[in-house]
Amino acid sequence: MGGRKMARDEENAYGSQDLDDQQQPLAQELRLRLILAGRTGVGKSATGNSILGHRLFPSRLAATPVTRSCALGSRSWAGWRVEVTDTPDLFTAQGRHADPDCTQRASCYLLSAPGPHALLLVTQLGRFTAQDEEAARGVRELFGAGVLARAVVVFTRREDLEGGSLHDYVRATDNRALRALVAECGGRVCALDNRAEGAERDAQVGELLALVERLALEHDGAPFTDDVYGLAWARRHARPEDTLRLVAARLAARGGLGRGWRREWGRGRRWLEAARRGWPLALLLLGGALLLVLLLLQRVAPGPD
Ligand SMILES: Nc1nc2c(ncn2[C@@H]2O[C@H](COP(=O)(O)OP(=O)(O)O)[C@@H](O)[C@H]2O)c(=O)[nH]1
Ligand SMILES: [Mg+2]
Repeated sequence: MGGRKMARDEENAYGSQDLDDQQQPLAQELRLRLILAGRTGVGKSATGNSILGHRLFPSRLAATPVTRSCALGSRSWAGWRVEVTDTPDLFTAQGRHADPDCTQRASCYLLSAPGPHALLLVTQLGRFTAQDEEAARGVRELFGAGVLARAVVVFTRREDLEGGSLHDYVRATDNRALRALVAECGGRVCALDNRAEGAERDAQVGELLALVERLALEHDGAPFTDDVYGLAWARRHARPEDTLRLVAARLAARGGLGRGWRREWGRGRRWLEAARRGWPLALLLLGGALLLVLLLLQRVAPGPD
């Protein structure tokens, strides 16, 4: 750690009630902020708990989302104060629908201000679905595409690799969307078995945090940031409730203008693509309908006397 050159930032005013009361931050510790993102049920909260080394975030298999709001936990690791923001589903259409006034998205901003050093895109090994793609799109829409320069794809259920290589798995997968996402994230991948305990868990978390540390140092320790983080950070000494309202309003306004337009454009493009794939069926249906009309016309047309 000796030669580490970092941009130092102040303590986050919104998350300063340290949830890990076992370990108070040491004055000289630098911060490493992480955000967990992904669709519901992939193991975001379980990943957060593995990173923290104890169970802080509620995590279980359930038919309805277990995580309803953003939460922050922290721990010491190799001289860093690692801060992890767990999120409910903020990134799919369903998640956005559950957060109509952007309060949860604003809370994510406040808890991770002045910005994350890494965004962990969590997915299950072997189960990268259309909903995972949607969540990755939602991440780009909320933070902007530039955030992928700070993203790591984290696969849960590492045990399913059965000792095999994650890099080989990612290279060989026939899931093109997953390969494209990994490429967009600069090839940064990591796998965790969140059921592991003790030394095995520590080794896996060590791998992930070392990857995040390298990423942070590549950017000289400066976190990812944007105008909304700028607003949240500028108001860090104001009343958090007021800042939350302001940030939510800024996000709602942004969603309604540029990004909303882009979302609709994206939807239109996907619709056109689906239509292009479905045109043989559409032609068949149209032909059938025309034939039916002709037959009907023949029956109602008066015949020759
Ligand atoms: N076997 C196994 N189960 C996991 C792993 N990670 C998460 N889970 C399980 O997946 C379920 C959903 O996890 P949760 O953390 O609540 O997902 P979230 O909705 O993304 O926060 C829980 O039953 C977890 O125990 C893993 O690495 N291996
Ligand atoms: Mg959760």
